[in-house]
Amino acid sequence: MSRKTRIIFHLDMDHFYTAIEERENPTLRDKAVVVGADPKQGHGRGVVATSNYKAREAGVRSGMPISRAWRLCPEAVYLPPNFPLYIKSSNEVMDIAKGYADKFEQWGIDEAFLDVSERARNFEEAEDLAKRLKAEVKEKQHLTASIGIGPNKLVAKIASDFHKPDGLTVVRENEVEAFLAPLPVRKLLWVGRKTEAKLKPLGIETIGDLARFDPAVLNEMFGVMGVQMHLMARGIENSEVEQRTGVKSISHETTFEEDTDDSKEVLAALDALSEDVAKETAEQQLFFKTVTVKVRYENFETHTYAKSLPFQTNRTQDLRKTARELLSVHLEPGRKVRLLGVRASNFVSGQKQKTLL
Ligand code: DCP
Ligand code: CA
Ligand code: CA
Repeated sequence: MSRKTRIIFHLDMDHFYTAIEERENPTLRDKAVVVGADPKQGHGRGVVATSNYKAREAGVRSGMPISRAWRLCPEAVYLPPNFPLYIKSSNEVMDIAKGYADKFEQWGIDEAFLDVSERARNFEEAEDLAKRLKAEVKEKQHLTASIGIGPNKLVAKIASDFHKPDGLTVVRENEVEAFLAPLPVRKLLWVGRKTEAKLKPLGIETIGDLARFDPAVLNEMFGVMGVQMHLMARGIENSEVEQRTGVKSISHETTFEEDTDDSKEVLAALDALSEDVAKETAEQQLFFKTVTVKVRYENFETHTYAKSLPFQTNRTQDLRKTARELLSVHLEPGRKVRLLGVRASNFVSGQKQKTLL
């Protein structure tokens, strides 16, 4: 039985944070722009989140110390990250993209895989579909995206990075090996700098070199990873496009300097924990349904209490209120508390909040 060729998109937004900042403030458009830590005239700590293409021309890169970026490009406009705005734009882009997919999988704040095998009969139709998706994102969000189209997620992901910004790269099944062969091995997912350094002495620099290499030797050197790498080098990858959240729960705990039965102090600590957890879930674009509170008393006796909400949310006030409710019902008065914890779980990623109104 012959299996129908899958058609997968990988969509990746161009210089995402800075593109959003430029959209909000058009005077930035002809300037080099860096989003990240405060450079403090070159003495700042912390790193670059991203930069626009003009700043990249000066050598600025994501993850680089902000002090180094400052030395390379002192004339750039340096902005602190505005996460709520980026998450809002991300959700809006993802909502548009979902409308083009039979199956959808968000893969980070600015990228997603779309399985379009049902709605596109061939790669020509898929290319048209991708053009329409890019146009809708541009029209509604004033942002450009690059899309790679391939017979699996691996090829689609490498293809979206092939031509940037505003790119569209199509790699049909019979073109996969020729497309991959000249690219450096580092382009394969999970091949980091360390692996790259170990491959070089074997004469493996491109994906094509790796594809031609004896898999038995790779197996000996790298174990299962080696076999996996060899398959990837030949463009073989079969994983499904499906939404997964990965993260199961996010929690924060605090141990009091001194055990306490002061309810004000306990509640203040609980609220602070709720805020930390809510901030982290929002940063990871997750929406939770279940809130758990953990209480450890001075004799180390530990209880957890959980409540599931009838809706998904990422709002701090929902978390804070639920945690307070749980504690007020269950906390045993007069007993000294040693440790408190708050956990959010039962996640759905990248979905819009559903309110009960
Ligand atoms: N990001 C970050 N720190 C990093 C890498 C990325 O905070 N080390 C953030 C900022 C980016 C966003 O994630 O805007 C998306 O990351 P990408 O790697 O997709 O990079 P960009 O979208 O900025 O640029 P490109 O046009 O190369 O995709
Ligand atoms: Ca991007
Ligand atoms: Ca990305």
